[in-house]
Amino acid sequence: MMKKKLSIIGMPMDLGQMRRGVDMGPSAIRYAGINERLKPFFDEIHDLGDIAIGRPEVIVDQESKLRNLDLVAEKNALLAEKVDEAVQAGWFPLVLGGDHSIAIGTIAGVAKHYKNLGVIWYDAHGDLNTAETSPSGNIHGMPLAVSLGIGHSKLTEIGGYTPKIKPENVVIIGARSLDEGERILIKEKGIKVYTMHEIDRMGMAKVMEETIAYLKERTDGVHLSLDLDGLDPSECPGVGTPVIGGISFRESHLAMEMLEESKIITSAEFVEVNPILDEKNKTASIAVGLMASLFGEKLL
Ligand code: 4U7
Ligand code: MN
Ligand code: MN
Ligand code: MN
Repeated sequence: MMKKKLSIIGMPMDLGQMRRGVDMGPSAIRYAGINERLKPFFDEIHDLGDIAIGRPEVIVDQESKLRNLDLVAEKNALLAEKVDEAVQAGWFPLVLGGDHSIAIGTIAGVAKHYKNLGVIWYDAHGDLNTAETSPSGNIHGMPLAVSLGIGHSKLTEIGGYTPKIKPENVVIIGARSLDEGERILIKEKGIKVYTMHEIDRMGMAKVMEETIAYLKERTDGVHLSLDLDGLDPSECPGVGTPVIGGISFRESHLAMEMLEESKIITSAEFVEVNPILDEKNKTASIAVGLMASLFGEKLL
């Protein structure tokens, strides 16, 4: 039996958006007891600590209007290397955010190890903006587009190859705030999306059954990119871009439990935890609970 090994990488990035505090996400998640909680499910856990981000002044790229473009690119390249090394050495990479721009680095590090990497994008948002369609200039609203090879070349070329993933290997779950350009891209590329409407209508069990069957058929590994704002802000208040009407705590555990049973997940990241906006570290604690379900924690 191969040893089950978990590599934890902290990415205290807050340059992909405008609200400070999300850089403390990895600390908050560690404080919520990630090691203790995940220990039963692995033979070995290595916490590699945080990638150094620093606290620079905000610089808006004059030509593209992207906020902190150069630094977001540079730091994601470092993350990609770390993630790449972990996968290479047989460790399951678990990345702690940080704003969602870090998915650019995580996916750049993972995708080269697969012919057809699947991605589950669990989020209130599509994160499919480009410099042209973005209402904000914030790169945390762009990582899924970037991973598909759409966006500024300083971002799409990270890791030395593009695209990282194919549109037909992506499933978005929980969407309820999509910008016009994102809707167009979803239709153009035929990306599979379960919005809140489908979750309400079909129930989470059916959504996950379909998602798992769909990805099993076409992918050789699946990355879970979980933005805590996918959950409802009444349960997860510690996020920078909350949207009312989200996925419940219990539905999210069901989703993680079904992913665990399916054994399809080969890498994961939990992002957008902002302890400054949180209530008693609730959102970080929920993140850790969801990780536990994803790796095998059972109610009985
Ligand atoms: B997150 C937004 F306009 N779409 O691009 C944008 F609504 O990683 C929000 O999902 C992006 O939290 C949210 O700025 C990014 C906005
Ligand atoms: Mn997101
Ligand atoms: Mn989001
Ligand atoms: Mn957000």
